[in-house]
Amino acid sequence: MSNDIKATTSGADYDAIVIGAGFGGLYMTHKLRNELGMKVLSFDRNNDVGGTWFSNRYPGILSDTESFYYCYSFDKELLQEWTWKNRYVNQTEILEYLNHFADRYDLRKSYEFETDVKSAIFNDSTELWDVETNKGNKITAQHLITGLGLLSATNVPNFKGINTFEGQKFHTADWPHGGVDFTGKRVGVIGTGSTGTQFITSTAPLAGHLTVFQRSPQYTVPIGNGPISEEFTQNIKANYDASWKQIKGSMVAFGFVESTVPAAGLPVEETDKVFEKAWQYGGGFRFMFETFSDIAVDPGANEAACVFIRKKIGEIVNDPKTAKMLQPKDIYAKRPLCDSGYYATYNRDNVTLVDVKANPIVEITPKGIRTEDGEHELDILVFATGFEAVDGNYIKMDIRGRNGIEMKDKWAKGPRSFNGMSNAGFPNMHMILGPNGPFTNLPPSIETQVEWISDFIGDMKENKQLTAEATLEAENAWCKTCEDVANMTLFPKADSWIFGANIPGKENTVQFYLAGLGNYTDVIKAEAKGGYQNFNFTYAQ
Ligand code: FAD
Ligand code: NA7
Repeated sequence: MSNDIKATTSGADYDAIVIGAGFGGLYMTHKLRNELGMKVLSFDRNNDVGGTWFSNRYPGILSDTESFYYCYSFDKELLQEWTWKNRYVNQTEILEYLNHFADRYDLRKSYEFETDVKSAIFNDSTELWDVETNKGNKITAQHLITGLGLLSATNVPNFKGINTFEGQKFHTADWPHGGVDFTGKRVGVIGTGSTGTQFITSTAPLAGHLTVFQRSPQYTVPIGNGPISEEFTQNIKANYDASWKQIKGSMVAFGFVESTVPAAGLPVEETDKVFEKAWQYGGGFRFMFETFSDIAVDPGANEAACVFIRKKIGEIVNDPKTAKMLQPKDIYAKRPLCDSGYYATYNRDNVTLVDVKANPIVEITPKGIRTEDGEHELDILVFATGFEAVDGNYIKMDIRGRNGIEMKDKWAKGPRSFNGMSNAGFPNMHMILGPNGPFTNLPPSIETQVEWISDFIGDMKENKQLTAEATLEAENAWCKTCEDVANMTLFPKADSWIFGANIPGKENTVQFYLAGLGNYTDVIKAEAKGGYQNFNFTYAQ
């Protein structure tokens, strides 16, 4: 481990500890160490960089943000040098990109890998963070920056008999690096979210037989993946400045202009024409936000999209009974999905769909899964059951703020924040993609937050401030804003990880700021420009 600067102004071992080596932690390490010249120590429990893209290696894994916008934008040379092959980028390519990024900025030298940060406790007398790892390191730091990932702590439901299964079993986000051989195997998968649909579509042609245990059917549209031409790439690269400006001022930051035309009131022939065009072009967020302005807010407009997708399912799936099981009846208000032939997969002879709402899973047995109507024998069982999204990795750690207040107690009724990055009672703790941050294509939001945090820490250094702590009033007001915005949309009406509804017993609360990245950036810039009025500061003696 080498750090160029030997002493910190606060007297701590390090100016900053960064947790996480995904998009967020890597960029944060670069900003603080290479730009602010701070003494930084970074950790990840994995044995290398990549975060999400290190851990998720299941067949079919693909980002559904278009390649050229699923990256950092701050390094203009890197944008020009790096070339994507397809419209969407797969796990191997993203990992290659993040490895290149780590090499480019020599980031690995600041990291301790295979190290789990177990606790971070704010010390009221020193006003520093006391951090401890599973390897017994005890370190003090002025700032604690958490890039723990919002889709990183896995959710494996506690099925009766789960440990009795004698075959192989995997969670999609904890996938063996050597891959899994499905040839001739009876494979079962629980979960049909973004991950499940990708896994199912890719694994069906490889497996002997695939049984899908579906709790909720999904609205998903084609992704439209394919190679991109040299000319297309050149055009993207020539227009990057304008594109990133548009992305950072937009709602969902996916690189298209969101529609301002409402669907409500339009005749079905007209809405279907627009939906058909989007279906042909591909992209889940495009289908929800580029077609019309009111799919996510107006029940009538939403139903028009639902009817269109249900009709498509009926046309694609040959067996009417299977088609009916695949057709969702509820609203279209989860994270919009897209796929590479998901519904058509059910036309294969080696794929069986089991509706576990109608026919619940009773237990996992040594030989497979027993549903109410009998046992399904399996060689391999895959959990595509998602994540304890947003706060999962936080509440797994022992994080304590001023006066010993525990994060898991503070967040018992749902995670909170001021501006998605700060928490009252937790001085100098800065969260990347913390609760109530923007709901978008994530690299642009990560970049926005990392840059804000880095500027904030830089300003504190300049002003000789030792700690900064968001006020409770500011936090309450921000959470209220997030609730009010969410209630203007249809999203709270669907049960999904966006509100923590996927975890039994978890309080169903607003976990995102749904007013978009552009509005979010205006708010956080105003906070900085106004001299951080919503923070209390202490000063070095
Ligand atoms: P992560 O990449 O999750 O990194 C967090 C890191 O923190 C992990 O490496 C973890 O090991 C480490 N960590 C956590 N706690 C500790 C601890 N206590 N001690 C040590 N280390 C710790 N987003 C999009 O915008 N578009 C997409 O198309 C998209 N596709 C996705 C597909 C999948 C299958 C998944 C799971 C997520 C997808 N996402 C997508 C979301 C994705 O997580 C983000 O885009 C982005 O990669 C998050 O980066 P991050 O650095 O914030 O977190
Ligand atoms: P998701 O979207 O949370 O999907 C998890 C799936 O697992 C979903 O179909 C769930 O059904 C299902 N599930 C969860 N628990 C159970 C139990 N107990 N029984 C049966 N089925 C269950 O996670 P993903 O990994 O697909 O995607 C998360 C995000 O990561 C995604 O948006 C991308 O950004 C990447 P449910 O729908 O809750 O009824």
